[in-house]
Amino acid sequence: MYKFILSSNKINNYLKGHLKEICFIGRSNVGKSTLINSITNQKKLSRVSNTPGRTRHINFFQDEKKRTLVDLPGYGYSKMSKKEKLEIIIMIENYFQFRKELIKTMLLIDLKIGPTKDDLLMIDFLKKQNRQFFIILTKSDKANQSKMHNTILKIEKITKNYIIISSLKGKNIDKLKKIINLFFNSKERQQ
Ligand SMILES: Nc1nc2c(ncn2[C@@H]2O[C@H](COP(=O)(O)OP(=O)(O)OP(=O)(O)O)[C@@H](O)[C@H]2O)c(=O)[nH]1
Ligand SMILES: [Mg+2]
Repeated sequence: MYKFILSSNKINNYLKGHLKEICFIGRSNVGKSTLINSITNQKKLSRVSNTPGRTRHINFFQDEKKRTLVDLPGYGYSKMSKKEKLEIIIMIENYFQFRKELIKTMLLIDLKIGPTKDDLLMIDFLKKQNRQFFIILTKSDKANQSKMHNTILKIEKITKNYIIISSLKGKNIDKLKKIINLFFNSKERQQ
């Protein structure tokens, strides 16, 4: 059972006292909060919204074993003010630069939209930071075959570490849970 522990936008207030955390990052509206609810089987754990830009803080969730899931604010939301966008970018950058507890980054990309310019910038940034990432292609229930094929081709050029999911239909959610468990159980630390 996971619990919501803390929401913060200040690096010195982030959750402490645990060893390993896995974060979820991606475009605003890509389905990060919905996915956290799916993999924990807790529909109301993280707030989901039809309005993009819902998550503006870094939210920490933890189970009894102190396994920690981190819901990061989404990027690329065009209707946000410049100031807000910049604040979010800085928050995300600082998180990846300094977060020692982070063992793996789950990068969500919408199958229907494909990797956006911002997604590609994010991938470059993660590589530069030496952060290991795993790509989650979301909303498979919404994408048609040709769009899906296109996105997959682009992703395969970047990495073979990806999975296709639908939180709505439950597609590959059990498989993803196992993958996340493996990441938590692996001895290897990122940095
Ligand atoms: N069709 C479909 N819709 C989904 C799926 N996953 C999420 N959604 C919908 O997409 C919208 C955004 O979902 P969120 O989980 O709030 O997205 P987010 O990435 O957390 O967005 P921000 O907090 O703004 O960064 C909501 O209306 C969800 O119901 C899915 O697998 N299929
Ligand atoms: Mg969210």
